[in-house]
Amino acid sequence: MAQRSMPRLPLFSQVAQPRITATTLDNQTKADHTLRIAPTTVELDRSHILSTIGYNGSAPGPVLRMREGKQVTVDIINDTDTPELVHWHGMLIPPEVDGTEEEGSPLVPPHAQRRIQLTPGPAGSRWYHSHAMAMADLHKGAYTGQFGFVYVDSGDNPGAYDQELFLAVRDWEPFFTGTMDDEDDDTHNGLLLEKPATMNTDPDGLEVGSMTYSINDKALGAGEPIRVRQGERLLIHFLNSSAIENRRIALAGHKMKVIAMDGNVVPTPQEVDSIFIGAGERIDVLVEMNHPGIWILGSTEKMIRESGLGVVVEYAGQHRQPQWIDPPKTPWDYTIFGKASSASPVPQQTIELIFEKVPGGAGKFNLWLVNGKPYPHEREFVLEKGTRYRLIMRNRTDDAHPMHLHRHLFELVEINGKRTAGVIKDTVVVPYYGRAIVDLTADQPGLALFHCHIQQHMDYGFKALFRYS
Ligand SMILES: [Cu+2]
Repeated sequence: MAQRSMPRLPLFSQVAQPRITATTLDNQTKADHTLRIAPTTVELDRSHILSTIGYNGSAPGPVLRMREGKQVTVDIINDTDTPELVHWHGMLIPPEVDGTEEEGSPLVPPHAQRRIQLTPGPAGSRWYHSHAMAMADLHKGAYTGQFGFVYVDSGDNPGAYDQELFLAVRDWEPFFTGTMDDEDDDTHNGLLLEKPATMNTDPDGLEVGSMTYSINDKALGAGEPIRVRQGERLLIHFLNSSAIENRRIALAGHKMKVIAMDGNVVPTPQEVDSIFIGAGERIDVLVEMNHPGIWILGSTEKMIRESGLGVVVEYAGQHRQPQWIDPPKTPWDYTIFGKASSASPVPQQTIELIFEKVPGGAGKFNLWLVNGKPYPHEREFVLEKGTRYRLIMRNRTDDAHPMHLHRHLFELVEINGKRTAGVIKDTVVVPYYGRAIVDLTADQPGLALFHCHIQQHMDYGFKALFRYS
């Protein structure tokens, strides 16, 4: 057969592609919020100007303020060449809008847009971020600048503060490495309740490290300082938006009073010298500005702080170099923010979740198992609506994992054998060879993804789908 001559398409078309509208909703009216996903630059400091993907031309994206229970429309415009998903972390919303492919949320195709409707809740510090898989591509998913705060207002904010700050802790310029030291992982000193008697001593695969760090979009010393006056009270919303690491953060010369975790008010607020914040977690603190000077708020690890993870806090009328003071090395303990007994019903059923690592060996990636196998899990985790469950997470790996359950809140019951109650979260760091026990009520029918918030761990098996019967 004679070959027909086909018009050659240019390899890289400069012609604007038509925008597909992947929704049937009325697009004539303006949405309450618009998130445009597109390439952007982030100037960490004058010598580090990074190219990444952000929201509305910045990274982090705008702080979105929503009213609890008041339905909003959000237009998600994807101006990139790959499908994207915007996940609303910590919100109790249906799987169709949760922004997770595994739960069946529709992808936003390349150069297309999608309008979603959601009813924000519960009140508190939530966040939005890409839930795309990245696998071996360190320019995708949570490695990019696709993250931002959503603050859901309840309408009864007592306003007991002078300044409100949203600070996202972040790392940039990820790279693969065969020699990762997890100095931030201060859970090594725990009880090691889940340490196996015999260890797999095969060599580890490649992990992900970072070159540069920031709080929001600026490296330490590069942006404007946080300007304060003596006697002021700061409300700081912290978010660890890292795809890679848990972090410990302190404000030199000051204590911070933890009042909420993952946006939910804790039963027993406590003053601490530093906070430990897992990837995906949020911690709200109040700080009394009672120690005039010029201070650094940042990572307690010198190398990380000096590579950018910090911001200067400057009292009015002070002139000197910013000071850092190492805080006492008190182990982080979620249970001190709880109370003695729970007001919730006693769980009717128990689900065991055993986490293991299969070392990948040189040049490959590790594989992560939940109950003996990587994702997918077909019908292992089936919830019955209205039932209260106890999840027992047994971490048989040499790493601390921030485990997140979508579309649900859980109550901490026990961390490494220490009991607590009343601490409501959506993400919990299960300690190095340790154990975390949480209870939840199955009250959000539909698929719900459970996964480690370290992108590489999630991509290589460390996730499971919870479904309803
Ligand atoms: Cu992990």
